[in-house]
Amino acid sequence: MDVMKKSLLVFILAFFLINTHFILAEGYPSIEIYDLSSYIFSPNNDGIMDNVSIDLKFSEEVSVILNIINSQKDLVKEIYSSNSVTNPHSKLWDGTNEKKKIVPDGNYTIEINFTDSEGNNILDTTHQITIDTNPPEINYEGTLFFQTESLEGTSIEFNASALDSTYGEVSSFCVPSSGSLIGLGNTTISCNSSDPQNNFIERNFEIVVYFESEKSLDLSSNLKEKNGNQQANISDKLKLTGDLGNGGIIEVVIPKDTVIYGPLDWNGTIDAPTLEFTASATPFKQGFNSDVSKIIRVGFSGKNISFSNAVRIIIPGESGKRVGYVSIDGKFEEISASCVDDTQGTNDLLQEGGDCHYDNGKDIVIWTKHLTEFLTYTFSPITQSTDSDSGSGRGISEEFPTRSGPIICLSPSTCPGSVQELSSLDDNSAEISTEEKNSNAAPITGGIIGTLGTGSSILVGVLIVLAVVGAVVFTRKRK
Ligand SMILES: [Ca+2]
Ligand SMILES: [Ca+2]
Repeated sequence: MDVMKKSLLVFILAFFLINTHFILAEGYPSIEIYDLSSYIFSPNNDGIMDNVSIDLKFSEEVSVILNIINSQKDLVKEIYSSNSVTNPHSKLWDGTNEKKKIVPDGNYTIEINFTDSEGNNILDTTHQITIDTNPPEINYEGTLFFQTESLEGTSIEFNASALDSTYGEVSSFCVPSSGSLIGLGNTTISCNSSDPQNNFIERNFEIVVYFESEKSLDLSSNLKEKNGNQQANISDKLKLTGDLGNGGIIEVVIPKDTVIYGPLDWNGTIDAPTLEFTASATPFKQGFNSDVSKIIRVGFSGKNISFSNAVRIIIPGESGKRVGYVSIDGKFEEISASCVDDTQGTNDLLQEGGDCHYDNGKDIVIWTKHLTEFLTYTFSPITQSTDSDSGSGRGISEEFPTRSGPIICLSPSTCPGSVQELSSLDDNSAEISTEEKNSNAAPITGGIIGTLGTGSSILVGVLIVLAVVGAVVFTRKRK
């Protein structure tokens, strides 16, 4: 019984082995060599990896069709076919379809369908190939505006990364490179990148380095003596700022390509705007009180600094106020001219040393070709009644002044003898500080006729009575 079982087992095993050998011997064809020149290529006729070669060798003689299939399983192109071949050698695909058009970027499957003489068929779709004719994308990461307080510019940092749809992150190069010193004004950062297919891209980024400082500007290195002046040429826009104290910022913008003129002893310094509390001279208008709002000093104290192009000064929140400046000889001058508009081009047409003002409904904008001390202010008529706000100097009575000293002559009828003196007075000659203005009375302008008072009236009355009594006595004596 055991012998029979063993014999049966050996028989079954032998049968299985024989049949297996038969199957193997009968054999399915296989691919012995499968070489691709690249798994990615770029059919764009730039001479770089414009096609791919597919090198095959089969284990036996087969009939074969070599196709390219797209991701939708559609036939793109038949590359090769043969009824009987073992080694077809390299076959090229140039990226075109049956209509000889280059197919879009993407993934394509190499389909090898081969059958041996016994009819054993194999469909091989193991290899994919990628077409990539797209360059990477460059992304600029960083600010496009850089503030500096140096006339030399500033070193800027940025990152321009390049990402390719096929290769992922690839390297990029920029000129000037990140970390370079960039001068004032606009600069083009030119970046480029390419993927391993040499798909190349160049992208430009425009950056702006601008000068803005709340410190004084030192142009000493730009100074040149010319025609009895000091001159400084600036090629870029410069902005000086000052804190108005209420959150507002005064801006003084000197435009690019401007020549700045100063006297021979000018050291090249232009002071940033500062809010002052004492004016060198204050506005004056006969019959009005002036209420100075802001005193802003900018330029170089005591020096006449002028500009070939118009400088723009913004005094925020001062809309509706008058504006003026203190001239080099210490006189107050109102800037009464309104600017045509708020543009550089128009206001560059201002005459030498000229100025105008522009009210944008919120701020006062001064366009000027000189820098000095600027004031915003209002005028209010001096009222007829006694001002209860003692010490302000407002509301001085025309007829009954409550303060000692000379009175102000308001019209020829009140002080006929002084008309000539009044008209010859300079409206802008009152040189008092705002502190003085506030603590003192209103500006005083001559037309002094003396002091009137109730004591004087009584004295006149007494004199009249005495004269009458004297006349009566004299008459009686004569009688
Ligand atoms: Ca190419
Ligand atoms: Ca690419």
